[in-house]
Amino acid sequence: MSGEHADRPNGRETNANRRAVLAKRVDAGTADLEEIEQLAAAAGYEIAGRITQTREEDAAYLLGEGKVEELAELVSRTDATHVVVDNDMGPYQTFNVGKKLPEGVEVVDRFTLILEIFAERARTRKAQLQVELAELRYELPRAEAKASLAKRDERPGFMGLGEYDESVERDIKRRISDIREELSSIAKTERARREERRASGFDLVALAGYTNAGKSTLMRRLAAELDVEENADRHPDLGTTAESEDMLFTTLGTTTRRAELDRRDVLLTDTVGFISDLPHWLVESFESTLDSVYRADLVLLVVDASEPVREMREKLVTCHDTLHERNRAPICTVFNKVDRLDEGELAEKRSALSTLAPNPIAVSATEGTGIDALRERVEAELPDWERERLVLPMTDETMSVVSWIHDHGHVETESYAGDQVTVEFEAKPAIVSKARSKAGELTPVDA
Ligand SMILES: Nc1nc2c(ncn2[C@@H]2O[C@H](COP(=O)(O)OP(=O)(O)OP(=O)(O)O)[C@@H](O)[C@H]2O)c(=O)[nH]1
Ligand SMILES: [Mg+2]
Repeated sequence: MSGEHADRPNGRETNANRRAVLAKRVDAGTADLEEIEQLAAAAGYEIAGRITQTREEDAAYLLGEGKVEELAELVSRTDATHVVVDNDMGPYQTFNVGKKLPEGVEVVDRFTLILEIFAERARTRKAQLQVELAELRYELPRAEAKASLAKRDERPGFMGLGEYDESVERDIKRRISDIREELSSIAKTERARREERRASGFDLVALAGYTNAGKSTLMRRLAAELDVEENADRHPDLGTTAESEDMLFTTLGTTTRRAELDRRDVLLTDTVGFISDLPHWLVESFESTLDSVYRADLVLLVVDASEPVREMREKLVTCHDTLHERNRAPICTVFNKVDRLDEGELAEKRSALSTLAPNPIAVSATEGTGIDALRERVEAELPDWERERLVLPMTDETMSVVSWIHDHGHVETESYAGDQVTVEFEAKPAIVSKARSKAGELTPVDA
């Protein structure tokens, strides 16, 4: 199974005729439509109109009933084909709102929208399975609700669903369990590959952060030129390009490349961005993709520092929440896009966010500023290497052990005297102990 890679969406033409009215409800304050607008654009919708409301949730319609009528009127006037709602909607609310709208107009909530984007970009088997799992988990409670209502009312056609029985629910559950099984076997393969890379002396650094923070751009900046041919067999996901675009969720899968650092051999992994207000089942469906972050040796948490402090704070909180439970690696915050702000603004943001983002490294991935400092920081934050001095007897195997040490650690001195080689080097503790046992296995020629 080859690794996933970022792909430019190519199915967007097919969505060209989708026109959406955006709707959002908030309990207090004013509703901010910026992110849902970006999501709708990323999913290929043209924006036909906007409606917001500040009030408590209406149990039947989400928005107030009067507001829904206003919405229906706006939809007809603008000839919209969809209503995109930036709230979590229950199945009944979706149904009720849909009934008020002109015939054929579909209601899409925030999660469905994100799933549409993911579905369109899923290129690998793993990504496709994850999307399908998320879709089914979205459907399951809806199917259960319909099944129990149909049973109670003895109306199989309830909610205009046509023929319906409990077998739909059973099929969903069976498919979910099949997908989980396949995904977990893919995850196992990936875990084995990660361990193999660690065992060959690589430190694993993951780029994490809110969607559109600049992770993929930074990845390209840090990545060394790579001989793809040479690595194609051993590391199937090395060498694929990490694309950048000013769009949410440009990257869906994971891409791993070698980073160019002085002393340590680092593999850098770029992956899907985080976003706020995702239900746990959606995050869980993408769990094995996020494993590359959770199981890294160091996480670089990339933040778009050109945004206002309030947004940076909200996005940092989302990122820490997503990382919180499963991540074990140290986190180093990277303030990206600093080409868009002056020294004063940067200093203000540093101090305003010092609790959530202690001691951040400021960089511009596009301009290349701060990149050397970031490289140094990465080396400083990676778990310490051990220092060792081994004296090896000269045998037929000795030079291959020496070159193994060169490949897996950082050799400081190497000296030859008589029938002995002395190697002083630094490496991960596991590598040092392996080197010791390799040295112990060397039998001097005259022994
Ligand atoms: N001005 C400026 N723009 C940047 C910088 N880094 C990235 N960008 C832009 O920000 C946008 C998003 O960059 P990406 O690298 O795609 O971001 P990402 O975090 O990988 O985003 P997703 O994969 O969509 O989650 C692109 O338009 C980049 O050109 C930077 O240092 N300065
Ligand atoms: Mg990306």
